[in-house]
Amino acid sequence: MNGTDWLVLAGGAAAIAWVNWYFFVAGRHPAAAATASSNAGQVQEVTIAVRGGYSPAAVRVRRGAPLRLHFDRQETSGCSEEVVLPAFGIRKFLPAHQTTTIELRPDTSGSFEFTCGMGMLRGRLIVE
Ligand SMILES: [Cu+2]
Repeated sequence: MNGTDWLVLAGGAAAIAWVNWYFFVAGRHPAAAATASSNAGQVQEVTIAVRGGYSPAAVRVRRGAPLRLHFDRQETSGCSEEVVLPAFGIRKFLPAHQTTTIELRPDTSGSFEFTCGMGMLRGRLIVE
């Protein structure tokens, strides 16, 4: 193998490492969780940008108070056209470049995942 071969090999290894990091590590840090804001009526609200992922990817919410999730989808990529919250029995289509609101009431404490229709993009609701 010559120098170029090693370079290509190293580049490939770096790309694989990055893909693994992106899908399995990134976005799984609850420390970065945003907290839903709540108004006088105790309704909690949070806007989640959808663009190659969910931002914020983790949201802290209070148990027992109604919650409105505003999914602001800023892309046309087919991957993110659906959002699924299995624990709440919700599967919703998100039209491109629109904000879609999902209402639910988190009645159980815990950490609940939400994903795209294929389970590739991941986010988390932390109910406490
Ligand atoms: Cu997807």
